[in-house]
Amino acid sequence: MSRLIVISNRVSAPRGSHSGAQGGLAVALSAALREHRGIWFGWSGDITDQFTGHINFQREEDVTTATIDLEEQDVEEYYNGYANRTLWPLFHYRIDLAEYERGFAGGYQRVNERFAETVFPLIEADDVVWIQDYHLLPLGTELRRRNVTNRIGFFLHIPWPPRRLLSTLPEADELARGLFAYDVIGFQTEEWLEAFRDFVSKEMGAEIDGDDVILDGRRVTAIACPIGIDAAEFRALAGSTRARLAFRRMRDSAVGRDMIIGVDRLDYSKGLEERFLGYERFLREHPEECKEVFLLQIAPPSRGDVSSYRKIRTTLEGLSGRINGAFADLDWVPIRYVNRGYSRDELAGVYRAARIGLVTPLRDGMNLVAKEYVAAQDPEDPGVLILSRFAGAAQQLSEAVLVNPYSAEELSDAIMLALRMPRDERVRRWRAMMDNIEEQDVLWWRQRFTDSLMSAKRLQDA
Ligand code: ADQ
Repeated sequence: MSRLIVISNRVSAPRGSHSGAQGGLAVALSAALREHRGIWFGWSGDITDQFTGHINFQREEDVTTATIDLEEQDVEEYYNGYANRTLWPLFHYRIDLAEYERGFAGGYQRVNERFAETVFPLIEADDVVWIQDYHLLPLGTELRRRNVTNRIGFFLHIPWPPRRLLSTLPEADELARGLFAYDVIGFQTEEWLEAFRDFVSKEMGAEIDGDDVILDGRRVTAIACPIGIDAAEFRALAGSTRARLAFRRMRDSAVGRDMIIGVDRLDYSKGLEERFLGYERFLREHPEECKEVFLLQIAPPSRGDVSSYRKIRTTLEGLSGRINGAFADLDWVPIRYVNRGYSRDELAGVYRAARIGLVTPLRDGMNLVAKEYVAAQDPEDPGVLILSRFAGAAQQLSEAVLVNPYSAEELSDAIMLALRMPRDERVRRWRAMMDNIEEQDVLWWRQRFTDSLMSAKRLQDA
């Protein structure tokens, strides 16, 4: 494949330490960019008084990052507004939190035009362009308007909502129509892909032709292409010195108790409130066993400019305080609640020290923490993954203990089941999950996507 241009909302240093703020994206893409002497284009995260389109280039390990600054109003309307107060909640089934404001939609469109205007002079004849995620749905259309005829793919990292939910968004048709500017669009699971096909065929009259969907003479290949982790790298991380130190630190502080680990960005879609309530139920229902365990919840704050995120933070502080107040003893606290990020190697050590990985989002495009937890385990004595049925990862990790994250009873039962699970069953389930994680890793993901992009039938090539 020729040169690769990746475009996403934010850009991370190719091998920088991972704060968690950028999610799994940075890790997933940096290797592809290194291989293809790529350019990674996006917003710098900085604010300027007046948008000029000036691009700041940086080069590191064969990867060029190209970033632009945005105006305060851009960030308010496009990022804090349409991306995080309209699309994110709607696409995660939280229509009660979704705000529909024309100003947000206008700002979203404007910033997508600004992205197109600044990136298009960088695109050369044979470049392949790969656009990432819900911030940039209309970018393909904007590039085509500027006569970019290159192959352009789009990958959605979050779920695609069911038809009737999406129909509540005033710009739903326009956004969906915009996706037909791409040659290939990728979704994390068959379920999100199916929801997209359902929307465009039933609401907009698109025609389905195998993997392709056709609307008004434009053809797009729509595939399910689940993102993976770098399994080999993660296993190696779990054996690193820092991981071992973190492992020992956790085991020492656990003083013989079993640790349950949760690692999530502080986000209402991750089901943290429900998780705490499920754990509280476990404590109440199992007074004998409960002091043999503790829950370590790591949740670095994210999107603090959005009020629903400040609210979930306050709620969780209250809830963990209440649970600890009600159950703690002289030498035991049931929940250790930590609001900061850790390096990937420390996290690997912490995962490995945990007897249970508790990953219970209410809705999640994929969820990489589930895969990282499995990859970090000791093959001889692995822990148990408790996973929400509503995470995209549940499609691949069917050997996890699958739960309905809304049900405190199911969560409580699952914790008990995991604590009692005999070693041979833990090993068997772990092996099945690990086979999948190793086979469908991050390399598989990007090869599957870029192969589809290179082989997609294009009307203009006919
Ligand atoms: P996120 O919603 O950010 O990603 P996730 O897939 O779990 O969710 O990725 C989080 C990443 O951040 C993981 O690699 C994790 O290790 C890291 N992380 C989380 N908390 C951390 C902490 N305290 N310290 C350090 N690192 C931390 C979005 C979608 C997901 C989808 C990914 C990738 O919402 O559904 O899986 O993109 O497509």
